[in-house]
Amino acid sequence: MWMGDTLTLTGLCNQMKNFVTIILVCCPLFFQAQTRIPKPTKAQLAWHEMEFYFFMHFGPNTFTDLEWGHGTEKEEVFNPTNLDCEQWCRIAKAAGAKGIIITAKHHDGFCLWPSKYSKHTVRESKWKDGKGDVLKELSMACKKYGLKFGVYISPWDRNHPDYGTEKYNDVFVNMMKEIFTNYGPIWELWWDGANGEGPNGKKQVYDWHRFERTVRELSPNTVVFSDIGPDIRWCGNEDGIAGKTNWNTLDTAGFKRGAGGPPQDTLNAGNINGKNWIPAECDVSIRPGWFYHKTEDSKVKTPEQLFQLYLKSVGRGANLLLNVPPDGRGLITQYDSAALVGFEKLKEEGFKNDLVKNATVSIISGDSIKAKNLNAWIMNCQEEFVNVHFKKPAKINCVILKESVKDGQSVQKFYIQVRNNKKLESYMHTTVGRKRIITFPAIEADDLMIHFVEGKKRIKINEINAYLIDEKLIER
Ligand code: FUL
Repeated sequence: MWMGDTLTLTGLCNQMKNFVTIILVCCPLFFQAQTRIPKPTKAQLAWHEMEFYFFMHFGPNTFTDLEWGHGTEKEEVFNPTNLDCEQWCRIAKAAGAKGIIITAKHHDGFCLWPSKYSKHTVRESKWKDGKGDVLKELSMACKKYGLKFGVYISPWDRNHPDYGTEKYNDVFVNMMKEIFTNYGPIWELWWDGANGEGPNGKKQVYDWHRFERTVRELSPNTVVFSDIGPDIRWCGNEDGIAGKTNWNTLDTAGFKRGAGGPPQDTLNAGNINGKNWIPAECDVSIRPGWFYHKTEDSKVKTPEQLFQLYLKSVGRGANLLLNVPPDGRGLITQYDSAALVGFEKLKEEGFKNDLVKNATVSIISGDSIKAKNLNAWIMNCQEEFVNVHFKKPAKINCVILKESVKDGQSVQKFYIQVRNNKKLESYMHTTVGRKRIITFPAIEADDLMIHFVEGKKRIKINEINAYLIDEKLIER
């Protein structure tokens, strides 16, 4: 306390105490405010666990051999002779997929359900005398087989007479309402970015805010995909490949869906300090085209190629949306199903024997051992090591790390070091995210060390696994 010009010793001590109290109270608050980072919603968190699911492109194009129908095709071309959505589900299950997203309406405007808001639907076709409803059959089959059900509804419509006018926004909203009400729950909704002219030569000004509001009101748990979310983003390519660095966060301010979207490499890697949690989904087709073409029966990806895609999507913290188009019978062909079953077998065999189970795990911070159990451990933002000591030397070529993303994503740089008494191999990587699969030439290891070099905030690793997978499956 100042007494005139004199400062007493007690006064000085009290002042210092106050100062220290202020620092102690304010600093953590300041630190928290600085480090507040985006987190997934409950629905997004559940979406991350979906990992891998089917995309199904089906519609008039299946019968006309086109990829982009003109919207002028006669409804009668749509006539599957043997449609069996349960066959699709059985194959999805056998492939280890957890859901199916179908093209309820592609750019040609044809509706796979008898929509009241269009005259270009299954109702106008000859299939089942106009009484058929693909969405009904598939949504029921998905329920029966325990698969999530999602819909692709193309905003671009080359058939609808109202396209290019404000009335089309009503049509689009009403179609979503029909689908959500009659075939729900809808787990994921896919809005394609492709956007050209309508049958009247006009371009549509979409009322995206209204579309988003409609979905949130009707079905708050549905996750919405588009180039820029709001919930899930495009990974920037149609090859099914996420960035080696893959942040679940993205800045969307100033960007639009479709042509006005962020650059493709930004979509691929996300933004390290992005303001929104919008994780990447990797879409790719098992065949060259999105729709079925007989000439592509010999071009179905092999189980090994699918495994590579799995490493480059799910193994980089994204989800894999694999397109498996039914043929004109309305069935998945034997070629696709054989490849899918083979793919699942590779996953099962490769990830059967986790060698970390027979190892001692210690977390080393500085010179001291901090914990012997991953669950009990949360890392600082600074350097730390996890050492996995194998009880007897283990041959490994694959390591899987899982970061707990519930409270945001953190890891930004780490090394995998594998060593025995003769050599040490070291591999540098950046992000981990929900799941990171790292492969390398097999080595007989005494120890596997994961050296976390940098994190955006405290890091929480849920799981570390090590495997010996078939050598020809390591990432190429
Ligand atoms: C693209 C579309 O134009 C393709 O036809 C396909 O549906 C693909 C998944 O998205 O933008």
